[in-house]
Amino acid sequence: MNRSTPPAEYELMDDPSPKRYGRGLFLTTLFGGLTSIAWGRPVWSRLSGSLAGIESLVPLVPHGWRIYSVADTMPTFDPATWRLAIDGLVQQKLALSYHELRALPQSHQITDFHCVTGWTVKNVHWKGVRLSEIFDRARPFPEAHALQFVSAEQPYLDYLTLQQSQLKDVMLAYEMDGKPLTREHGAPLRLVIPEMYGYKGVKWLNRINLVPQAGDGYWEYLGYDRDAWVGRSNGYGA
Ligand SMILES: Nc1nc2c(c(=O)[nH]1)N[C@H]1C(S)=C(S)[C@@H](COP(=O)(O)O)O[C@H]1N2
Ligand SMILES: [Mo]
Repeated sequence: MNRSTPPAEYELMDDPSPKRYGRGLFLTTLFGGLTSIAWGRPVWSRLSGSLAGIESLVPLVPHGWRIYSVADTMPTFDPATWRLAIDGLVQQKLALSYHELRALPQSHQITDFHCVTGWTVKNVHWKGVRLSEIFDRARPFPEAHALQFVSAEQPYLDYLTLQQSQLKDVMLAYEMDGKPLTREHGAPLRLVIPEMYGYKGVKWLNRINLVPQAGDGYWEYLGYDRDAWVGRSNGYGA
């Protein structure tokens, strides 16, 4: 797979569930997409499953945000039962309540947010906790070289390498612009990594697994880069 191929060149599935489609099928459908050129049917007419394709279907909300989700309903947040699980290759597994999460040392930042489809929100004010606060308590084993971020919205997930997760403005954010995260923005917790496109920022985050190495996240199964550096990954210009 040539990972520098722009996303628009990929054949994309109507139901792009990573749980149901492996690499083999992905390549098969890519080939199917190429043969459709021979039949005279343009590939771009079948891009309904792409991030660019859903752009026109999602509502516009103030401040330039588009609300994205992949399941039929958005998860609901109950502060009484919600937990953030820290699991996998850690010496101390954790299940933090919302109250415990809010009691951890807080950080603030103002950073820009970029979706790979081309929209940007400038100067988003985030409040939350740094992963270092979590690491101090969970104590990852030396074999843990990556983090898997799992959403309550199945099957959305994504990964960062341990090194990427230690960029100084990576945050587990529970407030946006002075207010607790709203349901549509991922309440109560989302990952923020301003250096990368928005698809890395898992909303409705409720589990972080420490794992030996990074894998493909939800959109990466469809050909987007794992390393979603803004302006430098294969999403550029999409
Ligand atoms: N669980 C979940 N997280 C997600 C997504 C999603 O569909 N589901 N979409 C991602 C993408 S592509 C972007 S650009 C941002 C959009 O954030 P917003 O919906 O708060 O605007 O969320 C990211 N996190
Ligand atoms: Mo996005």
